[in-house]
Amino acid sequence: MNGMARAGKDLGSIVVLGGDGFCGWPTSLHLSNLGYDVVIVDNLSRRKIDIDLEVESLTPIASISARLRAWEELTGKRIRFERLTLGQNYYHFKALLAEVRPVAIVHFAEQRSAPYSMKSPREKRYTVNNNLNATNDVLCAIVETGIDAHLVHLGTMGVYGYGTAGLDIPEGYLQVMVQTDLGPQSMEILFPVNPGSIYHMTKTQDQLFFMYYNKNDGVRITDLHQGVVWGTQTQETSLDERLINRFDYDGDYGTVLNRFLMQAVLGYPLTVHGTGGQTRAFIHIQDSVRCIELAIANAPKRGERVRIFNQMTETHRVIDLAKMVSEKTGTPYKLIENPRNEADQNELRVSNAGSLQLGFKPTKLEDNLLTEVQDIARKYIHRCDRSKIPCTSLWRPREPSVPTEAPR
Ligand code: USQ
Repeated sequence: MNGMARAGKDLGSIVVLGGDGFCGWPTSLHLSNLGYDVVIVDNLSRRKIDIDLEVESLTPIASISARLRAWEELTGKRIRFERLTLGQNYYHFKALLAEVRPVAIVHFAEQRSAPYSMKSPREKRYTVNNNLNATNDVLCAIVETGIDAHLVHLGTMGVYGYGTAGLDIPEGYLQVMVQTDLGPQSMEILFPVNPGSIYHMTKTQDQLFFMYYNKNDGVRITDLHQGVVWGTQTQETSLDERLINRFDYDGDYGTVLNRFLMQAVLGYPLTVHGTGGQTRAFIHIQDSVRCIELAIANAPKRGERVRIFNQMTETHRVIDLAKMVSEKTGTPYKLIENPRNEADQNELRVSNAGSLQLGFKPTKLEDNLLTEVQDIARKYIHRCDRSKIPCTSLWRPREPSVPTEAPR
């Protein structure tokens, strides 16, 4: 197959938490292809949320067992699947870790949509309970089993917030000068957090769990602050239709560039929130799995503080992406009232020196990759439900309109 499998080399086991999701599935296949013994832990909650929202991935994703059968049939590699809910089935999870003794655990098992987390108190509470309990249970089980697994967590660039910082956002830590009894002293602190949604807030809290378990128990941790992921397929998921990755286009789970590319296929005016002046960090899904591979291969040493990488390749303004897709396809864009509570515009400069030093070669927004996303969208566009495109989740109730005086 088209891959880099290092046949015969025993790289050990890796547990991928949330290995059925948009980032987790391609990562699981990539790591399996590299020669790791992969175990997926997932409760299939992402599929259940689709049912609740009455929406489906644009691409027809196979059941988890059909996915795993196809992978084994094509490559001869077996991926084990354990169905359990992190944050709830602690003893099941702990027993699994004690049995498998993974060299690394990749943690994607969190509710990852900002709009979903803001829908109503139910989704806010679910996101907080699910994400924080999952992270704490993973850390607790690593300590209790005494395994020395490296925890690689998928965090978000959104922990830094989207104001204009006026500096290159460093990788997690900020050097500051503070006035002490002994005079001015330099200190390194976690970059001040500024979450823009309940979902982003859970990821800022994850950082404190990591800091604590690292300090108290010496857990080795890499936290990847990832930008908005675009694209859908990777080398491995394109091998067979049964391995195809999710493509979320709906107002809750669809992310901005994939939505624009798919809306252009439909001829649906591209949905730019507000002025479109929001600048965000982006990364292609293929690059995301490659960065995770590098983070695993370069684990922190015991005693090293939490390692933080900004997992992104470039920054773009939403309006510039809309204009680019519009020019490429002829579909117009439309400025719509922003459902979110976010700055109208911001500047964003980000350092990603850490992964570059490890040998990461970023893929920039390339025409052929944009076309590839559109080809997939075109192939499955008949599965789209147009009524699910608008973003209906509001960060704050709309101001009631001022009542006009009744005519006398
Ligand atoms: N936006 C539009 N039109 C749309 C959809 C989004 O203008 O149709 C705007 C949003 O208002 C926002 C920006 O595009 O300003 C990005 O929104 P998004 O939905 O693409 O991404 P976001 O909600 O920030 O979350 C996504 C992932 C999340 C990840 C995050 C990285 O769902 O898991 O953590 O990207 S980051 O944005 O860097 O925090």
